[in-house]
Amino acid sequence: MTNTKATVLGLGAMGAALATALVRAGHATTVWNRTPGKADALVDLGATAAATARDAVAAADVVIACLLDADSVHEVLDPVADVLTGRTLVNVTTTTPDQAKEIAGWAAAHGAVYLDGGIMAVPDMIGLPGASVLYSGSATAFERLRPLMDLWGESAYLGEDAGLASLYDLALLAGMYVMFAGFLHGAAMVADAGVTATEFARRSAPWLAAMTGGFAGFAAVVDGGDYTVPGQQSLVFSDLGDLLGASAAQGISTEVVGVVQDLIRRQVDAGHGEEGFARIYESIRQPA
Ligand code: FVH
Repeated sequence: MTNTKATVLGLGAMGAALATALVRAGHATTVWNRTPGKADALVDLGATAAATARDAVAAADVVIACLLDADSVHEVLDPVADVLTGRTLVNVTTTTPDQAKEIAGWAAAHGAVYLDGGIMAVPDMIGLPGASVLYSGSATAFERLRPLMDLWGESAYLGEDAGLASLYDLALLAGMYVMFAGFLHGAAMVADAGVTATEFARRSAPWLAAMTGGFAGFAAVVDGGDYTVPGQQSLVFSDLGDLLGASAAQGISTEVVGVVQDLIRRQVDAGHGEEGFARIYESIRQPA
């Protein structure tokens, strides 16, 4: 697929990065943003700025929405739904799975083909190795538009259920945010010892990267459903009492680590103390 006409709605940091990749690859790209001025750099590169969202949608068969949230998608597209008929909407705005499904239904009701996207990258990564975008919704649209979407990063199709890309996106972000919070907790612990966060980051990054090697083992135990498999670190052994005590002694919050300790304790209290750490998955699946 060369020279596909595409429209990008929303020229925030991410929308501008996506549009830039399309223009640089030679696609006829129309851009629109609510606040004027954000299209200027893209026009210099070769994009066409549309004066209204209606004009922007009418200009291309493929309409990419990269807006703030689900509400802004409706705010922009509801008034121009009639022009969307017969076109393909690729919505890479972050939404919940239910919101993605709702927008998919809305698009279908207006005769548009729908593909939902979850961008696993920051704007600077777009088009570079390491960037990936997860898609769900129309398989036909995914196959047809894949060459265009591959310009942004590795494209992965998850299934016809439009909510799947959002679900994976948010699930992956869960790991990222909890890891970030854990790193910052550690940085707060060592601060009074005169260790800068920068210095701590140098130690943390390789440590955490090495620890991701444990995911496969946890996953095998969870999928096998047997937390007694030998060779695991037990829940009793994983007790975070020392970590919590040291944090309290430093006078810092124990909230981040306390969450993990609560998940461990619930399983220990239920008599599973000698089973593997992966068992906290059961605490998560069955909230207290
Ligand atoms: N930036 C990132 O690292 C992440 C990576 C993962 C995916 N996200 C999601 O991508 C969506 C857009 O993110 P963004 O980084 O471009 O966000 P902003 O720079 O804040 O730009 C927001 C754009 O949305 C427009 N907008 C907001 N509300 C409305 C509205 N009611 N009507 C029309 N447009 C609206 C905003 O326009 P303006 O403020 O310039 O007028 C920007 O174009 C997002 O879902 C991330 O979660 C990015």
